[in-house]
This record gives sequence, C-alpha cells and structure tokens, in this order.
Amino acid sequence: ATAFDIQDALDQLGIKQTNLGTSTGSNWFSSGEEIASHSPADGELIGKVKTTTKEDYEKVMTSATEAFKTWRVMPAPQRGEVVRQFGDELRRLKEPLGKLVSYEMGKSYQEGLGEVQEMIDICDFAVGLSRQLHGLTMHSERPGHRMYEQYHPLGVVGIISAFNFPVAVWAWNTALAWICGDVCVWKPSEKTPLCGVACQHIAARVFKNNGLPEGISCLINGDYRVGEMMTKDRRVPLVSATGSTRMGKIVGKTVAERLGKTLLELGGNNAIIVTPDADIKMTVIGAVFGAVGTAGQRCTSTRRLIIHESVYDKVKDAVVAAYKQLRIGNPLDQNNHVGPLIDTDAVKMYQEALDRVVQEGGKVIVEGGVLSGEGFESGCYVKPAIAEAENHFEIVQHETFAPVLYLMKYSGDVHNALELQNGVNQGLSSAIMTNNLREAEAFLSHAGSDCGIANVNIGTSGAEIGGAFGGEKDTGGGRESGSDAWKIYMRRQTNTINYTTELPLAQGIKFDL
Ligand code: UN1
Repeated sequence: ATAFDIQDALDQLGIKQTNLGTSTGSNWFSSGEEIASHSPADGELIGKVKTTTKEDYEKVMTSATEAFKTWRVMPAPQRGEVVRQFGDELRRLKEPLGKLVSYEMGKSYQEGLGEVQEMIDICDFAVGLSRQLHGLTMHSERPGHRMYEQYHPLGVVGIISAFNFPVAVWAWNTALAWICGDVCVWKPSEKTPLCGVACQHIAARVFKNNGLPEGISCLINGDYRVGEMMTKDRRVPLVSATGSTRMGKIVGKTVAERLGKTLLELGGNNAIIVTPDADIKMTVIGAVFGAVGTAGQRCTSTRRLIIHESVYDKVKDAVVAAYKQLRIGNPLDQNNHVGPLIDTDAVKMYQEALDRVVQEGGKVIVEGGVLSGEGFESGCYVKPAIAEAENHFEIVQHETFAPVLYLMKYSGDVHNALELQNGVNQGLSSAIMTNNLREAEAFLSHAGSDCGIANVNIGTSGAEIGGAFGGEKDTGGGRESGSDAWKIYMRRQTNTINYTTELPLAQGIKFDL
C-alpha cells in the first residue's frame, strides 16, 4: 500500500489530523497529552490523539449518564433499528476501516476486512436480538399470583479493548449493549487509538442522524490510568475488558471491590490435538493459519500442537514445509501472509520466548528472527518460528503474543493428549483433528477439553460471532458476542403480581393482624 491509499481511507473515515482530541462532532472530550500512533507496517506516524484527563472523563460520564435516560426508554426494537443503520454504515465503510485496521494494527488487509465483517455480523445479530430479550414466566405457589422475570437496561458499560482486534471486540460489546438499552464508554488500546476515533465518528453520526444524544457512544483515550477511572467508578455497573490475564486480574479485583460486574476475555494458550487419523492437509491449514495469522497476536492463536507419536514426523514435516511458503511483509500487500508485530516491545518478547525455550531444553526447528532492510524499517517484522518443547516448560505455559508455535508428542489414547491440552492455566480455545468419533466425543465430553471453545476438525482461531466467545480459568470466564451473552448487559428483575384481595404469604407463613 502507498501512503496515498491510507490518506484516502482516513479521509473517508473523517479522520483529520486537526480535530483529533477535540469535542467537535463526536463525544470524546479529551484534552490531555498526545499519544502518537505509528504504523507497525512502515513506522510512519499516522496521527495523534489526545488522552482523557480526569476532567474530560467527568464530562464524558455526565454525557453518558444523561444519554442513558433517553436511550433506556426507547423500545428495544427501535434501538435495534439504530444498530441496523450502524451496521449499514460499516458495510459502506468496510474497505477504508479494514485498511486502517490493517495499517494501524499490522494485520493483513484480508484480516482487517474480516474484522469489519465481524462488526457487521454482530450488528445483524443484535438487530434480531432486539426483539428477543426474553425472560421466563413461572407459576406462583400462591393463588391469584403471577410471576415472571424481565431484563432491564443496566446503565453505562465500560469497554476496555486490546490492540489485536481494535474494532471488532468493541462492536461485539456495543452492538449488544446498545440494543439492551445501555450506553457505552470505550477505552481502546493506546496502541490503536485511531481505530477508536474512526469507530466513534461512525457511531456518532448514526446517533446524530436519529436525533439521539451522542453520549450513547463515548470514547476515552489513554493507558491503564484512564481505564482505572472506569474500573473504580460506581457509575459503571459493568466493565467488559479484553486483554492480558495480568490486566484482567487487576480489572477484576478493582471492579469487584465495589461489587460491580465484569466480563473478562483474557489470555489463551490454545492447542490443536493431532490424532493418528487426522486429515493432514486440514491440520496444516488450521495450524498454520492459527499460529501465524495476525502474526500470532490473537487470543485464539494456536500456540501448541499436541501430536500423536505415530504421525509426529509426518505432521512436523508438513507444517515445517508450509512455513517455508509464508510471505512476510507489508500487511496491505495482499500477497503477504504475515504482517508485523504491533511494536518493538512485542518483538523483544518474541525474542525472549525463543531464547527461553532453548534454555529450558527445547529445540528450534524453524528459526525465528527479526527482519531488517527494505520494507522492514519499522523493526516489527519477525519470522514465524517453531520449537519442539515440553508442556511443562515455563515459557510454554506462558502466552507469548507472537508467532511461536510449540510442538509436542503424545502417546497412547486421546486422554493423554487432553491432559497436556488442559494442563495450562488458560482455557480459551482448543481443537482436535480426528476422523474418529470416539476421540471427537471424548474431546467434547465432560472429561474433555476444559476450554470455552472446543472445535473438531477446525483450528483454534477464527470463531464465528453467533456463539458465545470466551473461556475458563485464567481466560477470565466471560462470554461475549453470540448466544445468550447479552444477558450480562442487562439487570434482571423477578416480578410477582397479586391480582386478588387477599395477601397470602409465601412458604405458607401465617401472619394475622
Ligand atoms: C481476540 O483475539 O481477542 O476467534 C478475538 C477469533 C476471532 C476473535 C479473536 N473471531 O479468532
């Protein structure tokens, strides 16, 4: 891609260098110090965004809490109509937004478009859901009484998102929160602030066109100190946070101290179990896309291949051969499979992981390394690496957000593989490659994978929006996106109505006056 392409995308998204951080046109009143956003693709400065000060934050919260009063009383299907319009805007702007995601975050343009597609899909899902916020009715034990439950809007939902999915994770949260009648305050990653600004522009325009207060969608910018304003704030009943387990533990504890709710979607350490009769071709595609897609920076990225000893060499050779085909380079060039890591700190962590695995006794079989020279000036491009390792190695137990894949062997039956696969602290995504019904069902059974996502003959990454997304253990336990994940964005109320002239007490208690 050329700088011109990006300028064109920025223009279409309404991002002007001069208005970053002012309150005009959209609800982000930030006036603090500037964060500069550099593209990991070519190291160029894309733009600067002002951070949110304590005073800015108060203005945002005033605007959000006021907007909630209007939004919560609008019928849910009408809120759905607004989200439908938002989805249409995303359809119209899919290419420039996908380009910005690719350029600011570094994932391939295809994946940038895919991310915007996830936003569109969740909008469609939310529109349908806006007529299906169902509660149950139940039979009262008392005569002439009726019981039912209903779901009401919760209030201000705080969203903290990570750099790796700089727009989709926000949409998973907002599209649902909005139809549920909530208003959202979003702190995007300080590594991808312009994606945040672009989305805020789109949302602000849709709300404005509908004569609705812009406080329904708010943006705050900065690092963890800005996030902390929300986690400590009782006016934010739910904080949805996506990122590292380290961050999630702090957010979870801080919000729990005030008994607020959290939705945590944290680290993964995802494995594919490759069984004796796995389809090798499918295994290779799933494993390689899972390990090197988004340069290994998905929470669902494949980190471990647990391969049966009888097919170990065959699978290893096929994966190593596939790595030789990988083209690394500018993510906006559609010929490339692998783009850069987000920044040079991430490169350092990648290098440390490769050193560590060797120190612990592992064997590197596809050499890594940092690329330099023409096209790699940003210093963020690394070679996807593969190491043979053991599950108990400390580095293998740790989520390294980079394209480092660990291979390990199992013998005996699938339960031995499951022990390795479950033998990590994280519990997000998992997969088995098998054509054996018994193995597949054992993997999916009560005694099988302990992850929030368990796939058969599919890799670990690339989940559809229709299912609930999230995982167990150090992954944080939250579920966002599809299925009934919407429930966390609402408060639940049980209602009992007496339509008689008597007042019988429950449990048969007598209380006569
Ligand atoms: C993330 O990495 O935080 O399942 C989200 C996937 C994507 C979402 C990943 N749909 O890989």
